[in-house]
Amino acid sequence: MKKVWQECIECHSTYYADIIKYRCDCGGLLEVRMDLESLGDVSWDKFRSRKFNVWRYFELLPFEGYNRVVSLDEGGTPLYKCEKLADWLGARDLYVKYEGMNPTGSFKDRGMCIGITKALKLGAKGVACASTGNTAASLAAYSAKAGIPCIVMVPKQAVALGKLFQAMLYGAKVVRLEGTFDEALNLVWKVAEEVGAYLLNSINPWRLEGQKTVAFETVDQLGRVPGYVALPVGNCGNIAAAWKGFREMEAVGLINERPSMVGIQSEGASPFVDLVKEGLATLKPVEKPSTIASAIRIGRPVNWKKALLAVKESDGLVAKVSDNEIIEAQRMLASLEGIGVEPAAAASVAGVKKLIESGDMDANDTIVCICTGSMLKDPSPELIKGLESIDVMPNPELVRNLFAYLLSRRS
Ligand code: AN7
Repeated sequence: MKKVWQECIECHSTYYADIIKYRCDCGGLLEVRMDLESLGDVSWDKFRSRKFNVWRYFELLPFEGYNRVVSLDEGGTPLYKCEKLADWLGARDLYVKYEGMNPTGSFKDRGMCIGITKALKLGAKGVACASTGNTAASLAAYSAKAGIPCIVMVPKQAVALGKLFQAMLYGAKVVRLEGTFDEALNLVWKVAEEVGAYLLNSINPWRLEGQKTVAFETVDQLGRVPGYVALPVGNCGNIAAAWKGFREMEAVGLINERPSMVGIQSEGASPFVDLVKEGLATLKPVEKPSTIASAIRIGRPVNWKKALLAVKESDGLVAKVSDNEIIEAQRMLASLEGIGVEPAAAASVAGVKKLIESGDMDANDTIVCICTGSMLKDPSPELIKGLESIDVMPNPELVRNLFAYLLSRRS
């Protein structure tokens, strides 16, 4: 039997695994912990004999039996070596872990399979989340698969169309709030507890148990530990989850090195980067976060203490990037490598470029950018602006001349 419990990251109080709790009595964030001795045999050989998805690493996931899990075959995403992108940003050995290849097009699916499995196990009558879009889309899909009611709340006017469409099509009850994501999370959290819906934002520590598998896969695919792992940061859950994955691999002897975790935010929504850079004692929320990367338009990240530990313990780095830098990175990633990501996901690449230019990041080390979501999520006019297409009449001569001209052009 695996020994699994929940533990406060601050006062280390412990709680049973099957108690619904989103914070410790002291107010601290909770983490899922496992007695590593109780996990059974763990080895790369054993893992690699299984299908490449989240569940390949079953021993390191906090469940006992595999037969009752809710899954859409999440994880198992590509790790691309990007030589042209590396030249562009001045790196020597650069990889992109493309999380847009998950079932709903973002990394959230890694966490939702675990979160929904947990919800069923706890007998929840429904699930809920606040979301900048991807969490909503993912929760909606996994709720559909599990046959459990789902309510998602999104900030009105601030969610990419693709994500909103996903949530509605998968059959979630979509509630649009006249307010920010941070206000939505506050409200949903409070109300969900009152009405008995299970909250599946990243404050829920079970979700991060699924998200930590991005670390396992990265090492599995690369065959070694990279020097840096760069991620976009919003609510601060994913960087903490990935770091937990590396720590656990080290603890069970699967690796004996650690990467530096690199957290990237947008200039208009950078409370976490400012916290680290300015060495503040506590997070200073951004009341009106603004950035083209709507996924990470978050001013009051709930998991900042976990993310801070990740950056500190890993000797990590942070950077903030402008909307223009994000758009530029998105376009370079797509046009040089054929990898289409949404703006938030491109932030990791833009941030790495910046950190190499400033000399803070060692350009000779191996760098992995986690690109968290697909470009298809967000076809906003402001992202299409400046990209070219040509209209033509159905005249063969005209089309021939046009094609000949286009082939003669270098770019
Ligand atoms: C593409 O969907 O918060 O730092 O509600 O969609 O763990 O929050 C999305 C976050 C990065 C940031 N990249 O991760 C939501 C939501 C993409 C994202 C993040 C998000 P966290």
